[in-house]
Amino acid sequence: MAFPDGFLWGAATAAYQIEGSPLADGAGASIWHRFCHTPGLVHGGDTGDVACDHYRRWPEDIALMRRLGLQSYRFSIAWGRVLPQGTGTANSAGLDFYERLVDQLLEAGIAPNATLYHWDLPAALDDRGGWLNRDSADWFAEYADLVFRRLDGRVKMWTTLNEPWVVMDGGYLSGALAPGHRNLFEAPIVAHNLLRAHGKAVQAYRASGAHRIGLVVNLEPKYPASDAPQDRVATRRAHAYMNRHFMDPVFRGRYDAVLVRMFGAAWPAFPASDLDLIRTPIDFLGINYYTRNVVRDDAGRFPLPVERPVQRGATYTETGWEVFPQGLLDTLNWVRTRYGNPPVYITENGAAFDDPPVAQGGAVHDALRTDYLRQHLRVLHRAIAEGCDLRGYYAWSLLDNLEWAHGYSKRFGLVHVDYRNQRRTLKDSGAWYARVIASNGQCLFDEE
Ligand code: GBH
Repeated sequence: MAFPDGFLWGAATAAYQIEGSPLADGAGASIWHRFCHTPGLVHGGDTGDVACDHYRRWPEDIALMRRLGLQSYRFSIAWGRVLPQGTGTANSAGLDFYERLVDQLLEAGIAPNATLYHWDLPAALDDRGGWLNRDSADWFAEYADLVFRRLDGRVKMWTTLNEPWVVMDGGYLSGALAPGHRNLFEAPIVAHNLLRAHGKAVQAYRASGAHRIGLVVNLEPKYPASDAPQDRVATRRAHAYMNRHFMDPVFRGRYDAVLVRMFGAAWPAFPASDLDLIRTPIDFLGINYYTRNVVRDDAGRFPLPVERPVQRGATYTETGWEVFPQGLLDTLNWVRTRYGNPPVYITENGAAFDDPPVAQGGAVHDALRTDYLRQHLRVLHRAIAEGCDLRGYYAWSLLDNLEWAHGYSKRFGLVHVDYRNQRRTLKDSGAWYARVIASNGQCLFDEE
């Protein structure tokens, strides 16, 4: 009942959420630094100024990874540390930080998996239009190339973008995330430029890199609230908007017609050759999976968020997301059948719960999180049996961290962080995950 040999077990983080010291050693500010320092945008006025202080405590964090037995660690590189202005003059001290991290991970026997963009665009580039500027694809490829040249060979698994859908939707449509725009006309332009940036970085990698590069998307399966035709139509629209938006262009070189119709007059014109760039073959797909959506007729009110009727009997996490492991199986089978069974990693999966306080002697009894992880991992075993080419799994997250606009109020970590003193405490879920890794998943099926 164990997982296949070579199945990769890891945990994930992102730069702005854990590092702190965002302006240290010559780094340029990011849009998230600006967003957090604009009053009223982030819960409690929280910022990434200190976060988990990982920028200074990374050796201790690698020790934690060893304790968990992680085989791989997925982290992101802050663009502004490497190129303070986003393009042009490189900041060697920024690259040094990631080089030391990577070398020590390798020393610890942990394979680094580096993401180039997890939402922290250099503010200097935002001043030039950010992702709305067609040049953004070239800026990104320049940055990517610089990082590849310093770290490829030691990093053997690269990701271009983390969740472009969230960058577009949160950053440019709902405005809940940096840079906080709300503009129907901007969203599809941003999506298209993100895809072009991804394609250009993959092409740059083919020219200089020797290992593997992929894209990470957030997928959330959509189910109709009823059999009514209107609910089915709304479900198809929600699916086009979130799930097919980035998958169809990357794997099939075209945009879904339903999506184009939804944006209507806001759909941008672009040269057809863009799609050739976007569909440049990748080596793996990363999927971040948290929940599903049940969709009720939206009466064509796009881009308003779809209605999410509460499911009776279901468990919801602290972020209000339904726990629905079956959706992960459905998602993997959808990717397998629609997109030709690409190699897949689950690059994020996890849950925020209201953890009990740290107990005497240092323990956090977070049974709900263990339950969540166990249910999802069992489903993955099933997906492999059904033929999905699933290569590995990363829990989100190694540490409690800055949950974007929620600030520090939501905790996803396998390790508890006391933000008053930066003390780290392994939660029960972390100790449990260490046993999963040590048994290559076998223990998932020994427990009742
Ligand atoms: C990820 O995004 C991020 O990559 C990571 O940085 C972040 O910390 C982590 O997840 C936890 O949030 O309200 O029911 O309609 C998560 C992507 C997209 C997942 C929107 C939840 C809405 C669910 N999210 N989705 S619902």
